Amino acid sequence: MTVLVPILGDQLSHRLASLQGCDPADTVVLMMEVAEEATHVRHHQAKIALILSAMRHFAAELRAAGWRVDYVSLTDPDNTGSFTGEVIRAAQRHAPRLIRVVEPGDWRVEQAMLDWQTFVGCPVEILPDSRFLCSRDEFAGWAAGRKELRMEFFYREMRRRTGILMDGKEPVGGKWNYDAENRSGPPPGLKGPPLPRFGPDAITREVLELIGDRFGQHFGSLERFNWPVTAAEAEVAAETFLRQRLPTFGQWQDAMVAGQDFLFHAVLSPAINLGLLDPVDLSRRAEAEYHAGRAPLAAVEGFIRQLIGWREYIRGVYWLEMPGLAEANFLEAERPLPDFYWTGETPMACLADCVRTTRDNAYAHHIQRLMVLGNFALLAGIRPQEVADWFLVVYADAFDWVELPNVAGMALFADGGRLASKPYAASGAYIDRMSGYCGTCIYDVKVKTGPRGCPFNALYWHFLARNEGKLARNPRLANPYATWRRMTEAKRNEYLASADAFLQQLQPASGGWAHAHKTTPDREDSPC
Ligand code: FAD
Ligand code: DLZ
Ligand code: SF4
Repeated sequence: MTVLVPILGDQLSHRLASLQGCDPADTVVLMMEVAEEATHVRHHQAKIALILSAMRHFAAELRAAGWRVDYVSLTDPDNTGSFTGEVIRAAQRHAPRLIRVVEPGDWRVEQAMLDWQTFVGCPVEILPDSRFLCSRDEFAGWAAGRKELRMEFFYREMRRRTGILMDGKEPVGGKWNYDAENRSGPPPGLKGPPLPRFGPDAITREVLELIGDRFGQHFGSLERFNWPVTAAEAEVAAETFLRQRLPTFGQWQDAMVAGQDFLFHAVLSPAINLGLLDPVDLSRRAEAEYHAGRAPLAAVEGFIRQLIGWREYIRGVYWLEMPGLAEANFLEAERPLPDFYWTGETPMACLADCVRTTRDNAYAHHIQRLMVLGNFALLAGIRPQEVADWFLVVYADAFDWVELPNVAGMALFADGGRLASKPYAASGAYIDRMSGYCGTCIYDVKVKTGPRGCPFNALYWHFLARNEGKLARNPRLANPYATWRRMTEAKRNEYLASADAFLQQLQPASGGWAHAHKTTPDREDSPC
């Protein structure tokens, strides 16, 4: 009797724990393309294409390596449309003595997985995902008794554990964190080098056609699809980044330039999250660039902090805080998501460009996500669950475990400060400093209120004023609240009236983008 090893679409690593110790002669690997994963929120077309193409390539690699793979395609007429339905069918086909699977990245999927044993009648072994440095239990141990979970202290533990950028017990260079050296605004004409091109092969072309046919109504476009879909392609992307963009990654990490969608960012998060690249290996290779004198310490430390610091920490927070995090709304934000998050039709140049790159590439870089798209949602008081659905839909790298803490915790302060010590709220001045957007905008970033004033300016004070009861005691907000209180009443009222007038004319999204209209089921929806 065989062992059945289901491998999910973001588990495409040859060193996956469930494959270790299995005998290929006695194992069936199960891979499932299921409609529910594409439609529980209606993912960006390019994201679905990336995952399905990467899954098909990975299945071919497994077969070439001697594994027996049972691959259920989306077009299989008997496809039930869900992981659970497909595991039940596969158990009927193979009568396994054991199902061995790696824990999923998504709380929703884990809940389903916990029921598999009842449906299939054989034991189901759920293994920790050893592709992360810090297990869920270890993170819970680290967090126990801490009121606030600060990334910086966690990150130092990961540096010590891996020895990356360590000089004995001390950090290389004498400091743990070089962020202060990493925040330059863009000079005119700043351009990043082009990304490597990954021409679609026959597998990807077939997937692109399938997705266009089946999910063509979803957000986003397939026209600029250029994601690496195999470990070999991801390796080309990684090597190009390490050599061409890492040296200046830190300096321009926070910069935003209209039409320059990638600048000096890694653009590796989809490949990392799918399992095509190993983040610890990448960190060691970045460290080697520093030791070889090809990249400065500030850039290398900044990149490594994202990978073994932020990424691991965010995942720990997700499992610690779920399922409550999905409903968290500390600031009681209830405004619906504006339509322009889907259409890009807004006179605010910064938001229009961030939505455009999101639609074209299923990508926007960190500061676009945090300080433009997230900041606007925070200031305008958009309901966190609608914002989280949007972020989960639109980015090729978005999986619940990484998207939700970044949105609810980092961008929206919906967790009341478990993750961030203060809300990342900023007026137009920040966006102006870090981007070239304001020069092309119909609003004037220097004007504080009224129809010509940059909306971020009045919204910033509106945000602080309406949340005073919840935020005024935060020591990191003492200065802005002191400034607010020093203003004349007339000035304060002018800000509030200006923000109210702006908020009133926001058009809510028409519906159907993140979730199908319930009255008209998608044709890809399955009854299972
Ligand atoms: P770089 O800026 O070059 O960073 C290098 C790598 O570090 C990334 O590839 C990523 O693996 C890791 N990393 C950096 N920051 C974070 C972080 N905060 N959390 C986790 N990993 C990080 N990242 C996702 O992978 N999926 C998401 O769904 C996601 N949603 C986000 C939503 C919001 C509101 C914010 C503020 C951030 C979000 N991030 C998310 C984190 C970050 O923006 C992306 O990882 C990054 O933009 C990916 O692009 P890159 O590969 O060019 O990253
Ligand atoms: C996101 C996604 C999509 C769109 N489709 C599939 C799929 O057909 N089959 C699959 O195994 N995984 C898919 N995924 C990724 C899963 O949603 C992801 O593995 C789970 O949410 C667990 O993190
Ligand atoms: Fe954005 Fe305001 Fe600048 Fe316009 S002026 S681009 S709305 S920050």
